[in-house]
Amino acid sequence: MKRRWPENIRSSEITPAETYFSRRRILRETLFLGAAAALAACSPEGASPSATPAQVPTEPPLDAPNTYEEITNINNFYEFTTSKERVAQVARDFVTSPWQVEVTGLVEQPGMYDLDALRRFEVEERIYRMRCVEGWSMVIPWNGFPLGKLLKAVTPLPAAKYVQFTTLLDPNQMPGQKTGYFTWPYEEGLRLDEAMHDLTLLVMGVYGKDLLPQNGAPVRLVVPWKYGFKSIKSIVKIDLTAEMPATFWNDLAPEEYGFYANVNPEVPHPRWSQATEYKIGTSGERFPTRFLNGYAPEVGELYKGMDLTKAY
Ligand SMILES: Nc1nc2c(c(=O)[nH]1)N[C@H]1C(S)=C(S)[C@@H](COP(=O)(O)O)O[C@H]1N2
Ligand SMILES: [Mo]
Repeated sequence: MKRRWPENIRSSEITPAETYFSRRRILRETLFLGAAAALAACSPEGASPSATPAQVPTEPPLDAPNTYEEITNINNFYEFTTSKERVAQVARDFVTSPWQVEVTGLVEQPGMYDLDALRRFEVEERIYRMRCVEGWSMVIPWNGFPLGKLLKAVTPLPAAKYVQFTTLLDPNQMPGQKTGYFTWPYEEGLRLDEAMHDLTLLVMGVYGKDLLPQNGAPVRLVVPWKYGFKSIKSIVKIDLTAEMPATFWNDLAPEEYGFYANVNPEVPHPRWSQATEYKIGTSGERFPTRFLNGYAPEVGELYKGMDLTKAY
């Protein structure tokens, strides 16, 4: 699919799909992200991958958990609205019970899992960084369990190589799905070994509370070393496949969003650098983005021998 945004939009206006919508909306959201977005737009280094170390404060604030307030009020969930600050409001009455997740495809024991069935897996708290492809980040204490436990329970067949995830399709509840621009439902995918990795979670809560609709209630994926868009929300289907599955953002703009979407400061988005990020809740400075979002010791192994500039 061809690029559809006007060439004259500056790379510093970093919210990808909003560029399809009104210019006013872009400005409003840029402002909402605060000083960082504005700084990025103005600083000469903002769009280049080579921000000098002197400008870039290191570590501590990067790892402090964001507040519940921040996590539940700044969201990307295009099924409801493309406005980060409005998702919570628009999604408020989203009905998440009863809910079933179908686990199907190349498995020995396909099945339907309701929330009680999912809660039977041992739920842990994991505090993970989340890095949005747009250039902002948060640190979030999730409650969930490794997806691999569910996958083991259904026994993947030898032919299974990938896992596809699908969000609920319900335009009556999700007004964003009435906009024809996107291909609904939202879909995502992982290689089976990525899906089986212990860091990959199915998540049902934040800060010990059940997920709210804006965060992907009642159950979502969290893959902390990949850009946030891989962490698909409000999942109704998990399908094990032999072929690499289609994914929402890759369908829309394949030259900008690959299947892997591993966080990588050295692989710029075609329209902006990924070398630094603005952490929500800090005063606007940009921090260096880390390879695999800081999880290289755990997951680097998965990409041995791959050219991550091509498998982006
Ligand atoms: N179904 C669905 N899942 C989604 C999205 C979406 O629009 N729809 N947005 C993604 C993006 S771009 C990000 S950054 C994260 C944001 O998660 P959060 O709002 O819980 O922080 O959700 C991801 N999962
Ligand atoms: Mo994102």
